Amino acid sequence: MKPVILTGIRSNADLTLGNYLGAMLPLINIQKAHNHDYQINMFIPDLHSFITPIDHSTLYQRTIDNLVAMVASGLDIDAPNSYIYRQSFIPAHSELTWILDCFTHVGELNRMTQYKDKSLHSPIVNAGLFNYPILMAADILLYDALYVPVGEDQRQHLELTRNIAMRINKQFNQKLFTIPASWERQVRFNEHGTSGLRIRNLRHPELKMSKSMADPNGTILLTDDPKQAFKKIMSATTDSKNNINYDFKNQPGISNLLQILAILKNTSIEQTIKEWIGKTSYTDLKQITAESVEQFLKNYQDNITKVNVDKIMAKLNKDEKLINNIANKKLNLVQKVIGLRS
Ligand code: AQP
Repeated sequence: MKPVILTGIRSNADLTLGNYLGAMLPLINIQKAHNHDYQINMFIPDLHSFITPIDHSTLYQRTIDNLVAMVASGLDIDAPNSYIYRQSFIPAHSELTWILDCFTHVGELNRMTQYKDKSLHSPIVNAGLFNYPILMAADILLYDALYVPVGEDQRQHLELTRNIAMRINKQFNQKLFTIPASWERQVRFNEHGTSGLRIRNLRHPELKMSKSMADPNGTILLTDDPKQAFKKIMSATTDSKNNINYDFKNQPGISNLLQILAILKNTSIEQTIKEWIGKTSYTDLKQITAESVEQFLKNYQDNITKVNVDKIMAKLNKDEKLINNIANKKLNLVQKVIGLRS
């Protein structure tokens, strides 16, 4: 068995540049670098997709669209040891969630900032919104995943997953679950330095760029017209200091642009800072960032038209059978350890 790297993207709304830079690109880079030494699970957490209200008539198609987006971005579905699947097609995720529920404290869930943020913006706060970090823990622990490349917003959920796994291992005095790597190790694992990011909203750079945020001007969608996206970057909120600095606390807007530019230009943030620090023209920085975003979207959208959806569906059906076997074996082991099976 190879160690597992796992990530997923909810299919609740159109994907953003934040999803691409924070989750999709890191996985693709990791796949290129570690294809042979690790098993790579790219799944669509469709059950997570309605913790906040969505249009259910689009849910099924969006799960497929997200896989198409991953392939258009560079995920190689022919690579050995790489699997794609939909969460709801693997029932063991839900069953393990119930078990983990009973080993998680309500106080732990109450501390989750994603829950607090999302409940503020959601017209209805359902129990799924409160509970979904445990479903995420099940998504990870079911496969003994070691690395989970996600954006910085998911850091707390990853810590919760580690705590639940350690608690159960300790209570039953065995290594039932692999403990996912610590956040620091996760970030170091991606040599490209694009792990653990938080891409900010262009209009409100104190907030993260989010796909369900009703703010079209602050968010770059992967489906945006590239020229429109160019304009969004040009009108991004900055500050009045007129001095370029990489300082998210005091200059989040400018720092966000530097971060986006560095990744899209495939250079390190250190190199990008060196080039821009101390310069005074925000317009120059916006212009070059806007051009990079426009070009990125043109390429991405061109790639989308070339994706072979039938091939993705065939791979999905094949992988879901195989993944069900792996997941059921693990679930059975957990059931034995906690006394549900002899
Ligand atoms: N702004 C971001 N910067 C870096 N990474 C981000 N991610 C999301 N936004 C940013 C990462 O994308 C992955 C998929 O996230 P998700 O769809 O499962 O849920 P989310 O974190 O709730 O993403 P959104 O875009 O904010 O969705 P909504 O608005 O629908 O809640 C995760 O790895 C996440 O870290």
